Amino acid sequence: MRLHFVRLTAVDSRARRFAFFSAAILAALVVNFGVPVVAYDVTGSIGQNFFNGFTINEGSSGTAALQLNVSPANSSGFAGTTTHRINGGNPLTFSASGSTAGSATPTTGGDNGNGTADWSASFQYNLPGVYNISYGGTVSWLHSANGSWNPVTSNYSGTGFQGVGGNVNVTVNNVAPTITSANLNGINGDQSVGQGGSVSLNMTATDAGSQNTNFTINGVGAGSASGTPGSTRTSGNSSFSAVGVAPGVYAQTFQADDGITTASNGPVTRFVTVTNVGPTITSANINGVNGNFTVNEGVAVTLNMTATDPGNDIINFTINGGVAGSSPVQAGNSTRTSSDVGVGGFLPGLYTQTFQATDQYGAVDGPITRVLTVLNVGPTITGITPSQVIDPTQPFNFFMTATDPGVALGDTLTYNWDWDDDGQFDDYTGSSGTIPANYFPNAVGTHKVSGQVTDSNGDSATGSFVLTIVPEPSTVLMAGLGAAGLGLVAARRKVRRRKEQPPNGS
Ligand SMILES: [Ca+2]
Ligand SMILES: [Ca+2]
Ligand SMILES: [Ca+2]
Ligand SMILES: [Ca+2]
Repeated sequence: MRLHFVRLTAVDSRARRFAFFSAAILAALVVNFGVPVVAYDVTGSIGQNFFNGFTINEGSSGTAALQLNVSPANSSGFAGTTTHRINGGNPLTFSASGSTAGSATPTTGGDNGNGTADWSASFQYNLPGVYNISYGGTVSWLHSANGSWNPVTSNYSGTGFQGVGGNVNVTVNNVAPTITSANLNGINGDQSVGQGGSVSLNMTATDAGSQNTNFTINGVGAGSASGTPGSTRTSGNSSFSAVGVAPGVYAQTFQADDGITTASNGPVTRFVTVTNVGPTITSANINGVNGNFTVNEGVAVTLNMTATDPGNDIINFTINGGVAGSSPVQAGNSTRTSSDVGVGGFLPGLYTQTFQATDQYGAVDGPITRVLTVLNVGPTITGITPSQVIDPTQPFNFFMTATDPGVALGDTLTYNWDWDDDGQFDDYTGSSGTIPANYFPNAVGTHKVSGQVTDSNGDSATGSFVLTIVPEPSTVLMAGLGAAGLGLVAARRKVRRRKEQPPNGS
């Protein structure tokens, strides 16, 4: 410390003895970061650059503190206890432009009686930059001797005034934001979700400064939020969709910045585990109808099906236990279609058709079933012996043909005949046969012969033909026929004798 001599105004002869004081003022501005105290004399360069290059972080508060000390240059004239008073009512001003805390008016320095007084003012800067802090004012002091020292007067004083001042640039550094949560479905941790589900994503961060906090989730902006220094800011909402996503683990990244730098602990990564969800059969079709179906005997049908899956999975289709194609990888929740499977025809009955879908991870839906009802179709006569005139003395061959869709599937048709037209098809069985000669009694006239064809389900069709028997030839005709005619008659008689035998039932 340098000493400076200040001329004081002497108030009497005794005081003149101490016309000169050696007055020294120690000035110090300290900040609450352990900055060394810098001292200045009360005169001369006091207040100039009382410290340099001070740096703090944004959001941090500090205290500008000034201490002034004064003592007489020569205290020998002051006997006994001496008081040294500073700044009798003269305020100092502090200025801290841009500060968001504290006041430009410092705590008034107190006179503690020993020549020391302190002022302080707090400050805080919430944005990076360079700020000036200054103080200034006039300091006064008074030294008083112990009244018991001098029998003549009890108060020898020395006084003085001195302007003081100083300023400093404070450099405020940015502080990176800190990510305080990275949330999946509101939970600050990893999550699991099934295919087709979704997970909400958001995050919080703090920043020591007052800049906006910008959020980025999975590389996409998720909003910006302001806040007071040190407060928690919350991002907008984003989401992870598991539609069309294969089972697996998916990293989610969360980052924040303050426009200057990214978060000190960013990016933060969370993981979504996507689990498989099985397919869902959406239709099981017979001839395009999603339900039970009815067809006639022998008619083939086409089976196919559709299914969805929340994943983009390959779907394998199975119809009636057989492979019915696979869908390729495609968008989640889209409808996949099997290949067509043709079946039938069938004999009459109820036939259960089964449909099943399996995704590439083995999850199954089904089997679900459809009932195919097959109705019988009766026989259709396609040919029968034509009606005609016959010679009753001769065996007569007849036939009937018929179709039925069941025949190709193993069904058999039964043909029964009613030769005697009594309504009972009990005279012959077979698709063709021979009516014996002389079968018809009272033969002249017409004789209806009917055939009935029946399938194994009991449906039948009936057809008939008429045989006409005309009177025997006249004697005139017989005479004209000569020997040949006699032979014919003989033959007819021979037949008539056989007519008395039972008809051929084979
Ligand atoms: Ca910051
Ligand atoms: Ca799946
Ligand atoms: Ca049939
Ligand atoms: Ca009959």
